[in-house]
Amino acid sequence: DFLTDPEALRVRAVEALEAARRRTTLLTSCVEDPELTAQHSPLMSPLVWDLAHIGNQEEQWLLRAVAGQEAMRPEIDPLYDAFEHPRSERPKLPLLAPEEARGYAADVRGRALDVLEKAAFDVDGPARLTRAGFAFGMIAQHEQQHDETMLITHQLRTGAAALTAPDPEPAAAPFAGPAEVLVPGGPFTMGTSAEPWALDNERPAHTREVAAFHIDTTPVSNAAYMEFLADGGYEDPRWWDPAGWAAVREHGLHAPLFWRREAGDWVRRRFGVTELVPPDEPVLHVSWYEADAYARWAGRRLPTEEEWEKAARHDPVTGRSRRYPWGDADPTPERANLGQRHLRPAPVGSCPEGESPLGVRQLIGDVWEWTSSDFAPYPGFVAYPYREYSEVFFGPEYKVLRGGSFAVADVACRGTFRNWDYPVRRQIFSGFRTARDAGPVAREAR
Ligand code: AVJ
Ligand code: FE
Repeated sequence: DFLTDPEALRVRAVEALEAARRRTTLLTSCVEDPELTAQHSPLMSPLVWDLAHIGNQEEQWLLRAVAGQEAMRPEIDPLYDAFEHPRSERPKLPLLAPEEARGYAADVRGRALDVLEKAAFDVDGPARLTRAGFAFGMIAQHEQQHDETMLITHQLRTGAAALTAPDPEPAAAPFAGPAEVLVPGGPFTMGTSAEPWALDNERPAHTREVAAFHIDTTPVSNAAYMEFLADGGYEDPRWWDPAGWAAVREHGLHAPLFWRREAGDWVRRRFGVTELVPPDEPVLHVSWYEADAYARWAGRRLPTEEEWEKAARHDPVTGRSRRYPWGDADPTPERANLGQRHLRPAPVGSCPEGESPLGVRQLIGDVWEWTSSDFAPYPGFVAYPYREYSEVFFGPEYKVLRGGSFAVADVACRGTFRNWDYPVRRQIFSGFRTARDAGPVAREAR
């Protein structure tokens, strides 16, 4: 069992690092080098920045912090410090050229695997960075997070398709289950103290009282979202948060990002290919404001972060919180659409093997789900290993997203994993599901 066996964790760490590098290599070799240094969107770094930043973080945390090695190229550190230069300005920096960046990342990796072989992976060891191989898990997650970021850059890039992947299984029939489920009120355990590679913001495990609520069985579909469009949703300020309404007016927003109207149909461009918007897929590339407005229009609301996690982890029979909706076992393709195996979410109602005890589907994978909650620390939060991972982002300007998308790897996705972004952002692989109070008791409790 990897939760208690250091050798199993070591194997898991090697596999996680190698899986991340396979993906990084694909994302940075499927286009010509000039496309790696180009700015595809001011919201994103050039791909070659992500590549060297991945290597630089690995050097800092595995080679320097764990193994005490000297900096290989100290002069490049500031170039790849995410806080020194905004993304929009990174193309102008004297970055390592693609071949150099590849060489640097490979060099770091070779040394990191040597360090990994010798590191003490004690489950309860005194050194927090190597305890249960935390630093290695953290770095594998970091690389996979940038692989998702790079996939977003690929989606924003114009020009011919560079990436392909098989589509998920089409739905045999439209999802026929109940539209929503009732999650009973009462306490549940939120966050984790046990998951060895959980990041600082997921810790510690603590009890939360959550009043009974209803939550959608599946993410909101494109078909459902089109009804909001057809009903004039983007022309009616009643549905919108004032800041969201201001964004609609300022940018002339009228549909999710990448959508446009063509001969009476909604079409969208995805990874260089234009297609009809598939009605049965979860809606993708919506901002928090769009999700919030849709929910209000539908007479509902976004779930809070604790409601989302209770729906995803709470086992009403045992009262325990599980690692995933389906239990404690790792994800499989039958349970969740993760890992960029497909370049799109699966139809709503897919993955019955991944459903929660109450029957909620697709909580893990497919689309990141906006919650109503601001990104805030849990009681007892301790920043680790650096304040800039989470702590500096806590506050009302960021909203929490949960559950991961088709672009997230297993290692960076679990029932406790927290993502965050500005509520105006929609280049990310974001969708949502809605919720509502269960009744007068729920309203009193709030
Ligand atoms: C957790 C996705 C918000 O990309 O800003 C990558 C992850 N942190 N490198 C981000 C991250 C440092 C982070 N998000
Ligand atoms: Fe990073």
